Amino acid sequence: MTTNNSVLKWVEKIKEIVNPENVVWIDGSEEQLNNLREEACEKGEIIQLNQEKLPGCYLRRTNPNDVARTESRTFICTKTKDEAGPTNNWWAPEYAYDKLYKIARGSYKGKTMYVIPYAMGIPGSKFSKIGIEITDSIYTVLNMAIMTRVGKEILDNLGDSEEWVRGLHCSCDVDEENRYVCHFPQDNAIISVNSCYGGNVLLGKKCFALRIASYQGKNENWMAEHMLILGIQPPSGEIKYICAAFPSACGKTNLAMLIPPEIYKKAGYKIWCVGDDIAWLRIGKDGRLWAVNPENGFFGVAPGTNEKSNPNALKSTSKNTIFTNVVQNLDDNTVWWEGMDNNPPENAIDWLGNKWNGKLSDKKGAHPNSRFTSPAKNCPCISPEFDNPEGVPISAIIFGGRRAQTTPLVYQSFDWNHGVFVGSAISSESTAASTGKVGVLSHNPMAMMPFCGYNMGDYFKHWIKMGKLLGDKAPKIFGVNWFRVDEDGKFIWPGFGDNIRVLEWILKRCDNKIDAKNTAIGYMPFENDINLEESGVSKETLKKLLNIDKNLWMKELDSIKEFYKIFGDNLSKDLENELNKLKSRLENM
Ligand code: GTP
Ligand code: SPV
Ligand code: MN
Repeated sequence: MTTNNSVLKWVEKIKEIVNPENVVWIDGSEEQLNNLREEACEKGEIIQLNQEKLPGCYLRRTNPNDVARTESRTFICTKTKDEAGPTNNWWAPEYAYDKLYKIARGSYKGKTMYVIPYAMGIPGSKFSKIGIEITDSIYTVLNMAIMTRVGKEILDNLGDSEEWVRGLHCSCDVDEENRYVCHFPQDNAIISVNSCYGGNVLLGKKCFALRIASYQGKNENWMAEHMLILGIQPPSGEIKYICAAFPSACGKTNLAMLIPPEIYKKAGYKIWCVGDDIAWLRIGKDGRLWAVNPENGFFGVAPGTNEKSNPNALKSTSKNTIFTNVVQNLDDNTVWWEGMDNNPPENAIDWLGNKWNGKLSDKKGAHPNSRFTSPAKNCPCISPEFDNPEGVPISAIIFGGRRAQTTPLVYQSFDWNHGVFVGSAISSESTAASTGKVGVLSHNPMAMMPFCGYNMGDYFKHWIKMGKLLGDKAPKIFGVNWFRVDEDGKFIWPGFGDNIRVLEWILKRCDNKIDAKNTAIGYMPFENDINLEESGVSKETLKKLLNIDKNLWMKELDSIKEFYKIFGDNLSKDLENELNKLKSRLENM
């Protein structure tokens, strides 16, 4: 399929290590993918669902030990530990290659080795980058074919260039004790062994488009971020684009596909989805910041997705979708998950593969991190700019997290550097998207803690530098929190579609159409400036949502200070300065 020497040599080298029965190059044709779907069904790797109700849809149940990203087993392998920084696990490259090649050696015996050429971004665009993933898992091939642009054209596009990311995935025995995901940013290489789950093995996604790409971006003056991209079309006026970084399972897919509440719909508001998880951001010829979504599909959280919360996501899953670890309804061979509706199937199989009666069982039927893999084109509100090689110009950047207290519904940073501080100070309660305890509060700067491919101290400096390059064309930066709760632990903001009420305020701020309160933590809305019409939210509640509790913020300040300590001398002086300014503003509150 190619005469590119660097590709051919690498494929030969890997072949010698993993020792497959045969080699198949993925050409991207529907015919080849169809044969693979059939083969995977025969082998029991995936299950074909009801083709009338869910055409082109399949179900996959993973090994129960392999249901989320494993951050503790994810490594950045740079020459020095300092290059990986204090927030990443580090191994020396030689050590990691040796250890992982030993695990990989002979592991494809009797199996087929699939070679997947793929592009992140629109092939031919200056934003786009090419990768090749080798895998022994058809499930991985089929997911990559949805999540990225794959096939022969990608190799044609690559020509004889040596600039592409080498990705090796070996399922091995899916042994969690020997599961490792290693990144070699200085070699453009990734090796992942003993997992078959999402972010661990779809190497174009978190491994390439965030960890490797963030490193490339630092060296080439652009940014790879864990951000959704959406276009908001106000009743009269042009579409404005916003990026938002929230940690895993904190609402990116939901915000990216938001359907406005009736009153906004009637007024003429519309949201266009450009991306739901990753943004690559570059400074355009006009000096503004432009974004593309390097992916071609959604790997979305299934539980909680329903006709009310996210109808666009639900529609995206109606065809050509792979469901992972959801409930299989045996009555009509369709799928179900918690939060889909109030009618769980009685005659079903749970994510573990056991018989399950949703009306009687007190156990969950779908895994909390069960997911759907759907083509982006399926989304009813996919932006007409989705395939634009230039991307879209960004007016605002939003940072958010899952916080029961402390951070308000929305606030605006005073300027770019203060905005970088707001992003760097994000804390969030952990979710099921990564292995480990759920609900634990920890720092997750820019929602990139698990995804930054180099020293996060340098990453902060890179953000500061990008602001300097952008100058007065820099997007405005905001903080949001949809997750504040009352004394009973119930969310007090309705969220989902109603989040457009906050986006409206943000847009007005970007357009200088509205004044704001100058507070210790940033600019904040006057209470009448958040439209509550038909929201069911009272003025009282809004007051609570916007409340700044000095004591809690003093504690927040201590926690940020403590977090910053891990960067030692490498902490940006600009951020230290922002921290001190926040301190004095809080003290004077
Ligand atoms: P990743 O794919 O892991 O990066 O997650 P994500 O950031 O795209 O999160 P997603 O939109 O899938 O939402 C994750 C969970 O948060 C789901 O259970 C949603 O129902 C819930 N959620 C999303 N938006 C809101 C909101 O505005 N309010 C509340 N209360 N919950 C929300
Ligand atoms: C996340 O965890 O942020 C995801 C899912 O988007 S995964 O692809 O597994 O990383
Ligand atoms: Mn994500």
